[in-house]
Amino acid sequence: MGRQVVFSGLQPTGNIHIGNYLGALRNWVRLQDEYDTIYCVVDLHALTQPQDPVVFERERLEAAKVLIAAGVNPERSLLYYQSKVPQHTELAWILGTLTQMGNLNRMTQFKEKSGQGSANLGLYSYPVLMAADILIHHAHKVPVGEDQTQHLELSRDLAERFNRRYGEEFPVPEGIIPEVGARIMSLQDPAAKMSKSAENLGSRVLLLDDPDTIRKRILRAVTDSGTGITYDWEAKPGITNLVEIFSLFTDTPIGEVVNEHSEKQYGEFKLLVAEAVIDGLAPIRRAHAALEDEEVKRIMQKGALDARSSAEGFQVGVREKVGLGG
Ligand code: AQP
Repeated sequence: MGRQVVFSGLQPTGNIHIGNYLGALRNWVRLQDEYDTIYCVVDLHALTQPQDPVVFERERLEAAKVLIAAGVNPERSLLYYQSKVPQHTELAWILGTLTQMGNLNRMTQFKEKSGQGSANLGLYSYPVLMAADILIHHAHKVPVGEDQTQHLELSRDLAERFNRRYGEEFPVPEGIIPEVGARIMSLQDPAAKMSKSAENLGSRVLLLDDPDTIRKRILRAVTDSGTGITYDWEAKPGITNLVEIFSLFTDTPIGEVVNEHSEKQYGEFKLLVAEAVIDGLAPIRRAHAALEDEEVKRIMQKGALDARSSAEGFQVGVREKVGLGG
């Protein structure tokens, strides 16, 4: 049997932060050793929020560049823009005909985002397009952060529903959600996840932030009352978030981090966290600075060609099954 297929996507909106990195992207890079990996800049998903076309086009290229700088290797992974592979939207339509509105009404991300004033049809059907992204490549595994579990569940349901109605077509995809780092919290509000769209820039560290900015953001992170470095999401979510970040950037198990630093003052520990993040992100910053826009554009064009041909290979079978073959 050939290698299993991994698929995941990232929206090119705003700047990629360490939550995206620790929850998903870092795993994307590692999984390249073991799987056939397919990664997508999901630009159509990003259009569910209003975008300035000029800024958006730049951010899209920038997202691709950051992915490559972070270690997605175009020689080992298929990397492309979602909008360049129309089979995604074709399959999304077919899957949409199998989706109950009740399934979509329950989606917490839709409830949250539509509450912020942009309740368009695209936002509502976002999880169906995400299911198509995954299923179009017959992916087996999907590395994502915890916020995507509900969407992933729908992808699994839709794969099963399609297979039942039309005959076996799709593997039922499984999530790869890290035990630590699946939900990195805001540095300003440890009750909310770190998010690209949060207004307060102090809430996150971006992958390309310079060392001074990183130090400033971490030192100003909201911590809890009391003293001592512990791992306790209930009692000390602020410091616990920093313990997770430190553990991941230094590849040290949580228990060891806590044992070693339990007596430290918050300020002292924050300095260590900041240095660990600075060191961990330095290679990405360097790789990013060395990448030319034109090179990234070429990589993305080649990726789109390959992805179209692979997606079309699968989509032929889907069309035949539903009676759209001839
Ligand atoms: N805080 C987080 N901790 C761990 N993982 C996270 N992810 C997002 N936030 C965290 C994971 O990053 C991947 C790419 O996310 P996305 O670009 O599809 O957008 P998102 O999930 O909507 O992420 P953001 O950054 O929080 O954007 P907004 O502000 O628009 O909601 C996904 O695998 C996601 O799980």
